[in-house]
Order: sequence, then structure tokens, then C-alpha cells
Amino acid sequence: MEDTYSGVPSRLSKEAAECRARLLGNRTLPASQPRKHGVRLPPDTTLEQFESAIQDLRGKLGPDNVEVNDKALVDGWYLEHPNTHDAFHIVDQEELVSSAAVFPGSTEEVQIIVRWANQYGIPIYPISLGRNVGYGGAAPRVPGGVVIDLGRRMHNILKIDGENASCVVEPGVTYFKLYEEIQRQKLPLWIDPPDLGGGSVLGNAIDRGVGYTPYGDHFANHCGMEIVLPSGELLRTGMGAMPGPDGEDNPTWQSFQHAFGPSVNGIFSQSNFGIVTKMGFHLMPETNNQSYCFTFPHDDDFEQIVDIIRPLAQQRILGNIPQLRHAIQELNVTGRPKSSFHSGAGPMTRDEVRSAAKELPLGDCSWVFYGTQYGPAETIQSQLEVIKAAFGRIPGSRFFLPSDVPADHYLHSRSLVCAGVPVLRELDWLNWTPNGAHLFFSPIAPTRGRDARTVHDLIAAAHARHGFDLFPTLCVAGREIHYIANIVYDRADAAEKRRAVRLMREMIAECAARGFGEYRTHLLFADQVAATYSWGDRALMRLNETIKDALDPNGVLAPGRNGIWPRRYRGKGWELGAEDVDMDRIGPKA
Ligand code: EUG
Repeated sequence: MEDTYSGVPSRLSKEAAECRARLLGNRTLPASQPRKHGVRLPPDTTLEQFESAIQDLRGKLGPDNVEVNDKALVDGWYLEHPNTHDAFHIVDQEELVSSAAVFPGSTEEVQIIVRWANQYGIPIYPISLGRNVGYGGAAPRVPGGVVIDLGRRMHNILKIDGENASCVVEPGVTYFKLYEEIQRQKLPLWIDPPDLGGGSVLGNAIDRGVGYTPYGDHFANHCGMEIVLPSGELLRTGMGAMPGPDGEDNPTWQSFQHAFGPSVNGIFSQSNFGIVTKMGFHLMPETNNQSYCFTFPHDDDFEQIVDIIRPLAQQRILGNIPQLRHAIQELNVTGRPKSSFHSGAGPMTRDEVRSAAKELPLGDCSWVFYGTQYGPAETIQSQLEVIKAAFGRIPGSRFFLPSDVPADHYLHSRSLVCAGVPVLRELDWLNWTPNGAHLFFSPIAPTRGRDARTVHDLIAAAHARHGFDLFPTLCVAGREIHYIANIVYDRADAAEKRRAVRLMREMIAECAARGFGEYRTHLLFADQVAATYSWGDRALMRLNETIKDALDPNGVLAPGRNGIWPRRYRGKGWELGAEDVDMDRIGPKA
């Protein structure tokens, strides 16, 4: 845990050790198994070509900074995560694998790697840390791609500016690390962690992840990037495009995101147009805050809850993006396995959830709303009066402060996250099944009761059809909801994994038929999701492909990422569509 960059701070070492013991205790799979196949070579590359390309790369970067992926694959766990494959493998563990990993120590070395890839036509796949769990982790979309593990050596906090309230980080800076450094410098600033604190600040933002302080839209709160283009050239966006005096960084790089001309920042998020090696962020000045939750008695209160949140969020009376969860998540966030609540196969029944929830601190309920208010005590008090009056219109609703629940209740961890303190608590729901892994289904729904109901019913019916418990976490803003369904599955159960893939594919298609699309998805589903954004004869994808082919004519940078395939790969059997549910081999059929 004393790891220099990707471990946890000492304040969490006991919690992390317990979490690890529970997760590994729930594993029936061996820590690793002998490989069925040898190294997965990059496409169209012979072993001899691969070996001489690797030898060349070792010469350029040093032998210790290139590792061929030929050993047994180890899933590890959140804090000891692989850079070789998707630890939460949803197809065969050996499918979404790299051929090698390379560890650049500088932007110049990233440029060298990109030029090397162009020379040999080998696909490269940059990761920050590989903790994009539930969305593909460290895995390259094209099996046999070379993973550029940026985080291992590029994990410097380049700048923290207390006056401008901003920072500049490299890809390997975790939420934990940035938080600890700000504490060490005793600066009155907050970071904005997502639900788990071990991820990369930069990586999460370019995947357009979400956090829960008022600065929770991570991409919106970035300010300035440095990017290695697929040609190996270097670019700075925003005010950073203007040279600073005497060769320094532009003094307004972290002050103003848009600068002059087209705003190109966005095309480097959720794309494969460049490798972001530095990124600036605004940091929120610390403030007084109060977390709380409301419970509601009936499943059918759902529409009214959503309709009450809408004006409160639009008026910015709600302090952050609150989460709306179901009572079943009160069970799984205890870290107890499903088997302690339910026997036999199939999802838990509503009655089982009800009787188990009765014994927990919030009692029998359906939906739970977790919110936080910010500002001086009087402001919080008056906001809470408005919010209580609004939710009070729902008969049987109940209000809780952290002081109303035991110290181990989830509300206390929520309270930390919403005040900018990164934690690990959410890992506990992986204990639900043996060998627990998760996959997110993440559609955008309008913040309107009837639409939210449509999406929820469709997702609930699909989960029931495929025998999965439904764990809905709704991040509700004033006009849209990030509806996150956490599909928890057993990595040892191939049939259950196939059902999870079918479940995903059907939900993507059924939501799209009603106009609801995903904000982000796992690598395996990116083609299907991208294809749902097809307005105007695929106008958006045609633009993306035009940009891709112009910037990356050799098609080496993260082919297939977010459904964008370079010309060299298009229409050759790489795309995975709605029909692809039994994927024992990713890639063109021989
Ligand atoms: C969560 C939230 C997300 C996401 C994946 C997971 C929350 C899990 C709002 O975005 O993409 C508890």
C-alpha cells in the first residue's frame, strides 16, 4: 500500500486491507491460470516482425520499460490492477489482451512510441492507470495492441496554483495522490473524486466521468491539455496554444478553457485522436457542507421523486449532482454477499429485499436520495427547508443526517466523496457474487418522471429476463439523468457472462429505439453504441472517421476506441454489433 503512485494513502490502509481480504476471499478462481495461447500478436504482424519491433522499442526506451505480455494473466483487485487485460473480463480473459506494455517516462518518450507504432503499423492503446473498471479497464480494443501505460512513470502533479485554484497533472495522478498533496500543502482546495478514488484524474476526465462536488462535471472543469498527436507531433489546447514569455507555459493556460478559434478540446475526449499527456483542472475552494438522504416508501414514488428533483436542480437549490438509488443497494454496499440475503439462483425478490432492508439503518423503503448542500450554515439550513418541503409532498418520505445513522453506514462515505475526499467504499458491492465483476449500462434519460419511468421499466424488464439483480444509481441533474445500471456478474461463470452481454446489447437497442443513448460504455459495446448515434446517415461517425483518417492515416492509435475505426480496419470484421453475443474470439473471423 506504500506504493509511490497508485496505492492508497495510509488513512485508508486498514479499510483497503479489509476490502482486499473480502474480495479475494470471495474468489473461487485461482489467482492466475496457465495461458491457453501464447502472446496475442498485433493484427497482420508475424512473430518475427513483432520481436524485432519490440527489440527496437527496448533500444529506444530501455529494456525495463517494455514488457511482453506472455505470462499468466492476474486479475488482482482494484489496487493491484493489471495493465495486461480487462480484469473484469466479460468475454474470455485472454481475448481483450495486449501483446506488450510500454512505460514512457516523458512526453518525448510518448512521441517516440507513437512514431515507432507508425513505423511498424502496430496498434497502440494508451491507458492512464487502467482503472476504468466496468468500461474495459486496461484492455486494448484490438487484441494484441501495445498498451502505453502512461501512469507507471508519468505521475507528477506538475502544478497546484492556490490563487487560481487549479492544477496540472500527468496521466498517472490518482484522486488519492492529488488529495494527499493538497492536504500536505494545507491548501483550502477540494478535488472532485468519482465514486472510487484510485482512478486517474486525467483519464477519468477524458472519458467524461462524473464526480459529486459542485465541480462534478470533470471534462467541463478541465482547463488546458497537452496532446501527442498520432503523427508524433505535440499540441497544446486552450490558452496553452499561445507561447508564454521566455519559453514558459502560457500564464493563462489554466484560467480560460476556450481561448480563440474552434474549441478542439472536446475531440480528444472519448476518442482516439491523440494522447493527452498533461491536463489542467479547476479546483473548488473548500466550503462548509452537509450530506443527507431521503427515503421513500414505494417503488411507484419514482416519477414524483424525479419531477421534484427537476426544478430543485434547475434552480441550483440542490448543491451537487445527487444520487438516487434503490433499497437493494443498501444491501450490497454493506459488503455482504447476496447469499446472506437470498438462497438459490435468480434475482432477489422484492419481498426479500424488503425484509432485508428492514434490518438496516434506513429501514424498509424503495428509493434512497443522497444529496449534499454547500455554503454557510444558514444557507444550508434554508436550502434544506426548501428541499424537505418539496420531498415532504411524498407521503412516508423520511430525512436522515449522517448523525442519524451508525458510523458504518454508506451515508458517511457519501458525505466524504461529496466533500472531495476520495474513498474505496463502493468496491464493497463487488462481494455480491463470487469472483464479482461489474459492467455499467449508462444511458441518458430526461429528468422527467414519465421518461425516467420508461427507461427504468425497460432496464428492469431486461434484467429480469436475463436473471440479474438490478442496481440502479441515477445521477440526476436538472435536465438529464445519467442512469447507471451496475451489472454484477461472476467471472467464473461463462454462461452468466454471456447473459450479461445479451442484457447489455438488448438494453442498448431498446433504449435507442426510444431515443435514449449511452454517455459512455465498455469497449466491447462501443461499436453498437456508436451506431445508435446515426442521425443524418451517420453524419457524426462520418465526421469522426474523416478526422481519424486525417490525423492517423496509418490507423495506429487505439483503433476502435469509442467505435471509431481507422480506414485500415473499417468493414473488415472488427466492428461488434448487436448480434455479437458469443464472442470467443475478438477480431475478424478467419
Ligand atoms: C457510477 C457513476 C457513473 C459511471 C459509472 C458508475 C456510479 C457507481 C455517473 O457515472 O459512469 C456507483
